[in-house]
Amino acid sequence: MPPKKAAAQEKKTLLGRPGNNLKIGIVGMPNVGKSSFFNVLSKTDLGKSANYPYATINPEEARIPVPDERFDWLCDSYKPSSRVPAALTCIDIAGLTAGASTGAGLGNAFLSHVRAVDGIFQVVRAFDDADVIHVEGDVNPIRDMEIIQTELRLKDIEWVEKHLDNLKKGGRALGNNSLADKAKKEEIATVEKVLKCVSVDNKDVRKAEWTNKEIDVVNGLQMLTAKPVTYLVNLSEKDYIRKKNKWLAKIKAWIDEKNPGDPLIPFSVALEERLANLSDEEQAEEEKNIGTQSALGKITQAGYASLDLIRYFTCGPVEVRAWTIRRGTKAPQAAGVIHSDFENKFVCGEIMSYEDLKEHGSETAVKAAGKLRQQGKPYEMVDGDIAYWKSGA
Ligand SMILES: Nc1nc2c(ncn2[C@@H]2O[C@H](COP(=O)(O)OP(=O)(O)OP(=O)(O)O)[C@@H](O)[C@H]2O)c(=O)[nH]1
Ligand SMILES: [Mg+2]
Repeated sequence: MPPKKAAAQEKKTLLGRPGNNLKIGIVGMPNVGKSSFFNVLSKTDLGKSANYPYATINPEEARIPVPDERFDWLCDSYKPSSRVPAALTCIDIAGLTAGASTGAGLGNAFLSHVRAVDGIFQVVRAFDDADVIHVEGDVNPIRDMEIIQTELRLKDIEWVEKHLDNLKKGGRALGNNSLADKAKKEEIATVEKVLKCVSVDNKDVRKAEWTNKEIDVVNGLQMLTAKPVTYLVNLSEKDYIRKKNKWLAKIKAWIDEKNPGDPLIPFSVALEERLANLSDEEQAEEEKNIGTQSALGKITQAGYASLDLIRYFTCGPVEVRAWTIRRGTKAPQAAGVIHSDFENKFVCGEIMSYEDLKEHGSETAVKAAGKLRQQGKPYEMVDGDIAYWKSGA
């Protein structure tokens, strides 16, 4: 049980678009390995999900299964005919160049693709290869990270300035003392604060403190720098295996200074491509030989978590399935992910935790221990819950 004090605190509204069907975009300079990374990602089946149609949705979009030991354990114990793990939708986006915010390169098209995703996998090139041209002439991940951040921020500044202008124009038409007028003034104040954040304070929107009321306004703005970023550093296979690269410490220091808390995951597209062409057994053997593992699982898990996504399970002999919801989702909305009728005619959920099932060994034992609980509409789902929904006719 959380302490009473914490429970009484106001619940923090999440930054970002509401909903469960969130997407992550692969962003970075040209030729850093984004499409190659996307291709290995969309090929991966992590060996566990033969029945699941997560195949590429279109050439640039794929649903990638997110590995989860709990899901594996549930499949082992229910032995269902169908297994559907949680998935993360990833989108491959074209490379961004300096000046994109003013239309250089693929410029605005690129930025509208970033606007359409909920989170960012930023691929940073730290591998040397004279055959692979770098648009800026040489390999320098710090400069690249600066360029991307600057372009996203410049676009945000332009976007908010325009929005603020419109708001102010619209504001004049309102009467002086109306409630609408007060709300409008508050909105303008928040938008001005957002503008100050990205322009004067030189901070990404996601790194500033916002009240719930402000977050409602910020979410309406769809700011590029409000989206969570996971930095993926593409190393040569050799550097990845020996866990050494001259840039890594500098990249870490840059993130600590500019965007503290953002995850940093080193990986190697070259190695991942090689592993992706092996059978499961061969891959395990090769990972043993080189003394390290593929980073894909870790990357998808980090992306999923960065979007504040959690999962609950439905389990039975026919199917074990993970359902993705946003952290903070209540039982009826969680049931609604399966079918809108489950939400509209929601009666209750019979819910046990994964830990309790694992500890007691069977549903019957969990029930006997009094740990299969009936939960009503106010119940907030916990990551790893196992649910049976009851809905009315
Ligand atoms: N040596 C080496 N080459 C790589 C690696 N990743 C990608 N490449 C090569 O770099 C070139 C560009 O790779 P892509 O994956 O298409 O790069 P991208 O980031 O999608 O590029 P744009 O879509 O143009 O922005 C290709 O020739 C790849 O084979 C890597 O890890 N090591
Ligand atoms: Mg590409």
